[in-house]
Amino acid sequence: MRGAARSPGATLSDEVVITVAAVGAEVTRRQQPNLPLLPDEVGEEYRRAHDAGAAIGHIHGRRPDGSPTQDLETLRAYADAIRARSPILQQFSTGGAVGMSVEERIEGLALRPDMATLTLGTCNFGEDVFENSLPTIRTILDRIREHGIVPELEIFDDGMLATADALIAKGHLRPPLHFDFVLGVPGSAAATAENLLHFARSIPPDCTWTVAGIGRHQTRMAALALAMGGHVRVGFEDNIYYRKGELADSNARFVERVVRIAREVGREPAGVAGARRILRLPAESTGARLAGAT
Ligand code: KMH
Ligand code: ZN
Repeated sequence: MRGAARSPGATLSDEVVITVAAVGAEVTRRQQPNLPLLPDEVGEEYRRAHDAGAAIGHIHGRRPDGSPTQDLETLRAYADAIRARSPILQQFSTGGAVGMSVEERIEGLALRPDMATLTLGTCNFGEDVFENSLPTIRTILDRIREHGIVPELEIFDDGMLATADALIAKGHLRPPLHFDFVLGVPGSAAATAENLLHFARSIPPDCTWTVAGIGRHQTRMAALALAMGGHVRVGFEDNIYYRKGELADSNARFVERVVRIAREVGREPAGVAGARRILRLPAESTGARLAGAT
């Protein structure tokens, strides 16, 4: 796939799919007092972000004391609280937090969220190492497949694009696929225009991509993606400041800013229905159907 001539962004769209990563695994209440932790807080935060224009909620679990967990009951409580308040698409993290067991990272997939992340390699993550060996990737992918969930391929570094190619070549992943380029994690690929262009050019032509710029890079990466035809992720998981020295008062504030920039460059938030179409998701959430049946 790589090196082939293709337009940046592969599948371009006038609509922008906005993902909100409202919780994350690392940020603390001490750093960001508005971080939602309890199910009702999380449900409200995703509702506000949805009402502001977000179509997808990227979801990590937390215990009431703020410690990260991907345990099934925590994610069930979050999923129910979110679903009760808005139709935002639910994307579960399978990255969890550094050091979590693979089994913990994937147990929530039994709830059949609309999407689940799949990081395609090991990378440095600040002072830590985010472990995603090929056996780990295959275990997570098998569970994603078993539950019929649509993956979002997380790319933190260049080598992960090569792994995507290898998995596609072996038939383990089948395009069209959706990618998320996470740029600016200390120790992984820097948040530069060159890297974003290179990543966007390196995926198969019928695929879609989102960018998640970390920290102060969030808004600039979003603006680049909006100009290039890509999609955007914002939220406390990636950035806690609205601008230098000013903490954001909610995740929705970030979404509102992306919507404003999008409209200035002639793009509209896709909303949930648009995101389903653009990312080729099923018309209805399996998880919601299961919840409705119980
Ligand atoms: N918390 C990071 C170590 C994902 O959600 O899939 C991994 C992460 C990736 O956040
Ligand atoms: Zn995450």
